[in-house]
Amino acid sequence: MIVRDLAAAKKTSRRVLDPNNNWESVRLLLKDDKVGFSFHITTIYRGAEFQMHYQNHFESVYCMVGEGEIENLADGKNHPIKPGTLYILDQHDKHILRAFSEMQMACVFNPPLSGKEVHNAEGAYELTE
Ligand code: 9YT
Repeated sequence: MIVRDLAAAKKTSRRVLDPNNNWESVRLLLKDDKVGFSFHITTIYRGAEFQMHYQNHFESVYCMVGEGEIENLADGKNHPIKPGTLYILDQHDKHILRAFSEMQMACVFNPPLSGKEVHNAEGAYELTE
């Protein structure tokens, strides 16, 4: 069994800051835990608007706090995000995320992240060995 604490993890290298200053993420569960997915608590900063395209991963995102929207670039549709909303990028969907207030999200990645990933020019994370 693995037991971890968010406040404690925040004080370690598990807390990763986006170089573009849109988000930060505390990566509580990672590839080296060997359970097949990673689990992160991500803060999206108020006013952030940025494009992502997880070509190498599936991601589930559950909103716990805050308001925003996600635009699916395949069809141009905007979906509101509020506490209780879950979106799943099951098609490696290219999308834009907008945060109208600071949002707190619980995020799951498959395959799991190694821990240090930040977005490449495509808005994807590279796969690691
Ligand atoms: C919602 C989303 O994908 N935000 C970017 C950060 C990502 N959740 C991560 O690396 O934890």
